[in-house]
Amino acid sequence: MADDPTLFERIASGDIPADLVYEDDRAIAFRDIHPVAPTHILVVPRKPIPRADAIEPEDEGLVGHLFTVARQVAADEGLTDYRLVMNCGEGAGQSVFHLHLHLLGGRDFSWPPG
Ligand code: IU
Repeated sequence: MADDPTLFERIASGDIPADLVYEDDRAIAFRDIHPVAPTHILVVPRKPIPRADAIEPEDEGLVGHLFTVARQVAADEGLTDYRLVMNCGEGAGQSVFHLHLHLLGGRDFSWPPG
């Protein structure tokens, strides 16, 4: 039996509404519902890879595409400086187990992250 669709698959299919800022045949991008920066957008592959350590060699092109999308969306948002974050596992802050890049911008960021 197929697994239930992930939250982000349901957003990608239009089953759950979201503030989409980009979509193509491989990825979508939408505004995070709990933004932690003035711009907080999630870049998500349509393929439901659960987490960074489940990325396979066959996914390399897709994962590279996420960065190309992030670059495009950042430019569209007028961002020159921004942070891209991918949490892997609960201990690192991951709460939705469908791969995604956080695009954060519009304020200064400290390092190291908390
Ligand atoms: P995380 O890296 O897995 O913790 O990121 C998941 C993000 O998904 C988090 O920032 C949530 O605010 C965001 N999110 C969302 O945008 N829409 C939702 O319906 C849910 C979570 I649930």
